[in-house]
Amino acid sequence: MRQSHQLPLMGLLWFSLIPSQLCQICEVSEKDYPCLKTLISAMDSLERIRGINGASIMLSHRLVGIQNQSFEEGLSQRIRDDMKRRVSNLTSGQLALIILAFGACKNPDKAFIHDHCLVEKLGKKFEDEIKNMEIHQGIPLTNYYQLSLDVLTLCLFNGSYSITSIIKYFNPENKNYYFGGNFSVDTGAVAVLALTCVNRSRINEKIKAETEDFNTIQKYIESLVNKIQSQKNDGLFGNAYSTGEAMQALFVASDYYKNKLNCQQTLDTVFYHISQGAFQLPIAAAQILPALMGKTYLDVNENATCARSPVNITVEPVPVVPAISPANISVNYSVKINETSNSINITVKNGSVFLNVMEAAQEKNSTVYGFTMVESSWGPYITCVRGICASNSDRTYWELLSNNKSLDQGAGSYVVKNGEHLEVLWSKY
Ligand code: CBY
Repeated sequence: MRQSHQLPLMGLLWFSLIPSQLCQICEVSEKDYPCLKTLISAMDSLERIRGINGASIMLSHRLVGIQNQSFEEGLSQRIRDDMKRRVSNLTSGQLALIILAFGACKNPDKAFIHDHCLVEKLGKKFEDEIKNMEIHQGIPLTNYYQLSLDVLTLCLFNGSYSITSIIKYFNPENKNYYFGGNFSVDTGAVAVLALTCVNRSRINEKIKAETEDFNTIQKYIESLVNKIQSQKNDGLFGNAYSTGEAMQALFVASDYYKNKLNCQQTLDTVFYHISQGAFQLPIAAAQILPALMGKTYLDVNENATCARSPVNITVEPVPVVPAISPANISVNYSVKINETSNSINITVKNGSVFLNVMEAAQEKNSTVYGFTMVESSWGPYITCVRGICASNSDRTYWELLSNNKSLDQGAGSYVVKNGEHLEVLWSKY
C-alpha cells in the first residue's frame, strides 16, 4: 500500500483523539503518521510482553483508545496469571500500574480491582514505603518513580494516603529525585502528575488537609516543573525515554507551561528518534504514545467510557529486516570497581547488543567478567558483576557506559559499534 493511502486513516484517528488545546500548540505533520503506527506496532506483539509488564501497555492502549479486544483480553489474562503467581511480591509501582490499566475507563477488568481490594492493598504498600524511609535514612523500598505512581493511583482511585507524608517526602530537594547527582526527569514528571491530582482533589473529604498544605504542594509542583524544563535539550526533556512523561507533566501543570512548551521542536525530535528505531521496546512505545496523542495519566477516569477510535487500526506487521552484514566487529569491554579496571577485547557479530559483549567476555573469563541479571520491563537489568551486587538500600548499581558516557538504554537494547569502549562501572546513585 502506498503511504498516501494510509494517511486519511491516521489523520482521522489523530484529530478525533487529540484535545483542542494541544492542537493549538502542536502540529503533527503528515510525515509523522507512519511513526505513530510504528509505536502502535511495537506494543502489539504479545510474545514480547511478559506478565505484569503488560500493565503499562494496556494503560497506554486504553488511554489513547486503541480498540483491540482480543489483544487486551490476552494481556489481561497474562497480568492476572502473573499476579496470582506473585501475590504479595509485587512492588508498589507494579500494583499501581495494574490498577491504572484495569481501571482506565469502563472495561471488563474493572471489577477485578474491587474484588481483590487492590486499592486498599496499594495503600498498605505505600505505607510500607513510607515506613522504610522512616527507618532507613529516607530510602524507600523501591524508588520515587514508583512512589509517585502510588500516590497518583491512590489519588485517582479514592484510596487513602497521608498528606503529611506527601509534604514531608515529596519536597523537590529530596535526594530520591536524583540519580548520581542528576535530576531524574521520569521521576519528577510522574511526581508532578501525582501532586497535581492531589491538589485537584481538595474536595475529597477522605483527605484531611489545610489550605497551607495545598499551597506547599503547588510550590513543589512549580519547582519540579522548573527542574524538568532545565533538563531540556534539543526539544527532549531528559532523554527520549523520559520526554513522554515530561510532556504529560507540562500539559497538566498549568497553561503557562503548556504555552512555553515549544511542542513542535519536541515532537520533531521525538519523531526523529522513533524513525531511528529507538522505541522498539513495547514499554518505550507505551510510555511515549499517550503524550503524543495529547493524553495524560490524569485522564484515567473511573467512570468514563473508553474513547473509541473511529476506525479500526489495523497495523501491518513490521517486516523483520534480515541482518545485512554478517561481519564481525571489535569492541573493548571493561569492568571498573573504584580505581581497579579490567579490560578485554571482544569480537561480536555486527548488530550485537551490550549484553552479547558481556556474555562473550564472561565466556572467556568468568572469574573477572561473570555477571547475573534479572528481567525488567525494560529488558535485562544487570544485578551483579564478579559477585558484587547492586543494592537498593546502599543505592549502588552497575552503570553502563560507552566511551565514558552513561548510556540511555539497557544492556539488551544498546547496539554496540565497532571500536567502541564499553564499560560497567560500580556506581552510587
Ligand atoms: N519503574 C521503575 O521503577 C524504574 C524507574 C526509573 C526512573 C526508570 C528509568 C524510568 C521509567 N520511565 O521507567 C529508573 N530507571 C530507575 C529507578 C533506576 C534505578 C533502579 C534501582 C531502583 N532504586 O529502583 C537505577 C539503578 C538508578 C537505574 N534505573 C539504573 C539504570 C541503568 C541500568 C544498568 C543495569 N545495571 O542494567 C541504565 C541502563 C543507565 C546506565 N547507563 O547504566 C538505566 N537505568 C536506564 C537507561 C533507564 C532508562 C531505560 C531506557 C531504555 N530505552 O532502555 C529509563 C527509562 C529507566 C528505565 N532507566 Co533506570 C530512564 C531514562 O533513560 N529515561 C516502575 C516499574 C513498575 O516498572
